Amino acid sequence: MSDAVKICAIVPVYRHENTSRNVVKSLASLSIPVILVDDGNTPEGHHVLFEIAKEFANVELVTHKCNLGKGAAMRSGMDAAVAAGFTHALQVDADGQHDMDSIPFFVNEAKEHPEELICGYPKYDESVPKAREQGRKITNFWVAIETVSLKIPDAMCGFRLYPLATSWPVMKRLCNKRMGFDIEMIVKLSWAGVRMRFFPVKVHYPKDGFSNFRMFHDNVAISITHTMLCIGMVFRLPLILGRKLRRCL
Ligand SMILES: Nc1nc2c(ncn2[C@@H]2O[C@H](COP(=O)(O)OP(=O)(O)OP(=O)(O)O)[C@@H](O)[C@H]2O)c(=O)[nH]1
Ligand SMILES: [Mg+2]
Repeated sequence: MSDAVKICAIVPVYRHENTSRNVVKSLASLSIPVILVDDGNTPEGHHVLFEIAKEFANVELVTHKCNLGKGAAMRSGMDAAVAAGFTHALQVDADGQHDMDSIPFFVNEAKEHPEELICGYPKYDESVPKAREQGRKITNFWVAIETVSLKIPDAMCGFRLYPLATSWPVMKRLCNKRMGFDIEMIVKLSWAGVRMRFFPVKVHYPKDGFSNFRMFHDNVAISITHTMLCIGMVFRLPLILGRKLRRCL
């Protein structure tokens, strides 16, 4: 097990300031430093996040003046994590949908396998909106084609522990600043040859919960992302197949 692993959490926040406190509280109770990214929230929202950063130790608040998107928020968060000398960053959504009890297991996996991406895949309960579940299945089908592999059971889960040495160079070159970010990131990490481990994470959609996901806009953006990634795959096919062959030998 590696002791050189230094883990922080990155929590991108847009219109989820009210659920952020419990997320930060759970992370603080595990002594995990937090980078909270205010992605252009209202002045009231910013004030809530500012107070959270004051209340808990080891919370850094990174602020975007206007809303730039989840991908841009994760990029700013990773930039801050690298600058602060962390080796790994746990991405957690601010809406409190992810089961925080999974964190110690993910942290342990990162310590055991510091070069690998430790990735959640969602175990939904009955609260999941059916349209979101279907959308994920379509995305996962395309991701199998884009990576020429069946090894990625879910490409949209926002609960991941990134090894920064390999993830930051990929992140800096991403095109997607908004919701296609999780998909583009995992496909490009796969193209870069980063190994991945997947574990279930319970996901619950509370009745009064709020989603930023815009059914039409975000699905169109995700379709454009898949088109780009399919074209990218065609150009990389010899490289991808060559790597697969070497791993088999
Ligand atoms: N959608 C969205 N999320 C953002 C943005 N900036 C930061 N975030 C954060 O990114 C995370 C994911 O956003 P959600 O609205 O929960 O989207 P989602 O989890 O893909 O969708 P659901 O499954 O419906 O919850 C949350 O922590 C948001 O607060 C943004 O511009 N758009
Ligand atoms: Mg969510």
